[in-house]
Amino acid sequence: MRTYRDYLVEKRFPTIWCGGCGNGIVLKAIALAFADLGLDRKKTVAVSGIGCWGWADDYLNVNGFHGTHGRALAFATGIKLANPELTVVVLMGDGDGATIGGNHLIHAARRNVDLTAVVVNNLNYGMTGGQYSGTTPQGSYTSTSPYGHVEDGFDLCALAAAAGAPYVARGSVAEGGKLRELVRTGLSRKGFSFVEAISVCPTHFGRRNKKKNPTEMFRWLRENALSIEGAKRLSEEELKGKFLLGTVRDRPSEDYGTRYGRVTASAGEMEELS
Ligand SMILES: Cc1ncc(C[n+]2csc(CCOP(=O)(O)OP(=O)(O)O)c2C)c(N)n1
Ligand code: SF4
Repeated sequence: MRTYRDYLVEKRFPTIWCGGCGNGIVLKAIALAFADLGLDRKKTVAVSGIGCWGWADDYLNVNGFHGTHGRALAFATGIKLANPELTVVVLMGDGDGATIGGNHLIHAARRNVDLTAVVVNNLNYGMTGGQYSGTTPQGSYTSTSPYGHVEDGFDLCALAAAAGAPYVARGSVAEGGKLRELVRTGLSRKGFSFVEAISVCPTHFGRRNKKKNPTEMFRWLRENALSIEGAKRLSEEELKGKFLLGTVRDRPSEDYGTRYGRVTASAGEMEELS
């Protein structure tokens, strides 16, 4: 039986990530989910974009494809359609998957290709120096919002669900065990699964937002997390700045590959008749 360590390339450790970064927790949750499902490493592909989290495919002992910033979903779509037997997991940061790559995210969800996207949302562009991204909360400090961020951040799960993703869930690096479950469920659903992992970047976001160290960042994450169920009892004002964790949507919907197979089969029949 495989364990999560079979899915990690431990000879490349320690990782490139800063001490206290949340990426390692998401990496382990994914490796555990792979092991839970006993995925065949030769038939599994991790597709990444660019950014700190974009290094993750280097540490997973499955096939890897390191794409370009914001375009991981486009590469992953091609890989899955060319070889439907593969399990394809797409690893993106919030800058990668939801800001520069936001349009790809909307259309991947709408198209419902059988992929599992894991977006690590650390609320800023980590790799390039902590600039604000499309998920940076209003009022927070980043290298490009030194007086406080003016815009509201995206609710990524609401976006993915509204665009049609059949499985949408949000976890956090403060609850690694739960994150493993969400990734496992996403992988086992057919169609586009979207898992957002709220994470910490102590080096940039934490430092600029007066969290003295990674421990404080994790405490902040825990204190501001609520279950989706629990949040139903609270007012909009009370929900401000909170991370709502759990399953946002789990509703089967016929995936692109199944429909495409049917259309190509009927196109063949039509040609025979003509
Ligand atoms: C097309 C393009 N634009 C910009 C960049 C520069 N760039 C590299 S990583 C990055 C930000 C990464 O942020 P995020 O996706 O949130 O990942 P993190 O580093 O926080 O894990 C940017 C802007 C690039 N490589 N390619
Ligand atoms: S810069 Fe931030 S996201 Fe990147 S490795 Fe360091 S702590 Fe993690």
